[in-house]
Amino acid sequence: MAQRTGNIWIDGNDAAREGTWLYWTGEPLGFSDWYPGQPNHRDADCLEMYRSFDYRWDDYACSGRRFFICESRY
Ligand SMILES: [Ca+2]
Ligand SMILES: [Ca+2]
Repeated sequence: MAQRTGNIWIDGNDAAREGTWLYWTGEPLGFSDWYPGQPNHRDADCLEMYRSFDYRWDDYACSGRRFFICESRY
């Protein structure tokens, strides 16, 4: 990767039920790419691609400031 950006929010959370990761629509993710040892925070309910984990998944507090990736229809 020529240029690496910071940590990035992607769609996914376990806010409704700890340990059950869903899209914000409520649908199951159907895929995961957790970094070894993650998710590791009960209080962290949002899903990020973490730079130090080579952009694999990390659970993190939703109040954190991150870049984000969205899907749009047009
Ligand atoms: Ca959690
Ligand atoms: Ca974590």
